[in-house]
Amino acid sequence: MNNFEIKTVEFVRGIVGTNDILEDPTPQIAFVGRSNVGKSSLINSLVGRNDLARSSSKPGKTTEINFFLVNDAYYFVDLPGYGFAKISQKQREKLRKLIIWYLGYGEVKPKKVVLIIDANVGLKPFDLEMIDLLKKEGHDFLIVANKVDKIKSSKLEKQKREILSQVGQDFELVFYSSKTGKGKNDVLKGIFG
Ligand SMILES: Nc1nc2c(ncn2[C@@H]2O[C@H](COP(=O)(O)OP(=O)(O)OP(=O)(O)O)[C@@H](O)[C@H]2O)c(=O)[nH]1
Ligand SMILES: [Mg+2]
Repeated sequence: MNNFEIKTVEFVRGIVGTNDILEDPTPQIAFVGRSNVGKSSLINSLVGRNDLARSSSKPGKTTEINFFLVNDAYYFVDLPGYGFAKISQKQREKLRKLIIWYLGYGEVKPKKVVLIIDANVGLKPFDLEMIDLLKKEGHDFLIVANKVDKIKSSKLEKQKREILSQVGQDFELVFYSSKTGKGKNDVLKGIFG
């Protein structure tokens, strides 16, 4: 969808397990990735609202699967982050189970999954595990390398090559900054085609 314009957006609910919202046929766009890569910030920047999905410099901010209704037509689904060492083992395991439940047990099938990584950091082992899961479950996904404002332009091409060498040259990869909004159209094109 070109010129995708967000007209309305509202928080609907956060879930931690089976919920009747999953039976709603409204297509879901899911945002997944390691903790602190900027999933919630990315949703906020796409919809032009700073405070919609709560973000924090402290990892582990999002602890539920949050559903936002966009233009009465799509759910943007903000997932908790995985793989951050500085939250407790128990909390980490709980979040991991929740993410795998959402993506892995076929109760829902998001129309598109947006896998977010930190542009500066690249793909970590947890991301590669996530990619395996997404492939195994047959999810349609793209990778958004966020925080591109923090990467030196001299490093950008190298990082792009490095990531593509790990996932395949034809893979859909978009560099983005939730902070500046640079790359927003590419992200929207990646999501809505
Ligand atoms: N410089 C820069 N900082 C960003 C960008 N996107 C997010 N951040 C910062 O990164 C931190 C984490 O952002 P969140 O949106 O809470 O990250 P998250 O992935 O939702 O984190 P969890 O909910 O803990 O999994 C915050 O301090 C944001 O301000 C970006 O594009 N550029
Ligand atoms: Mg979050």
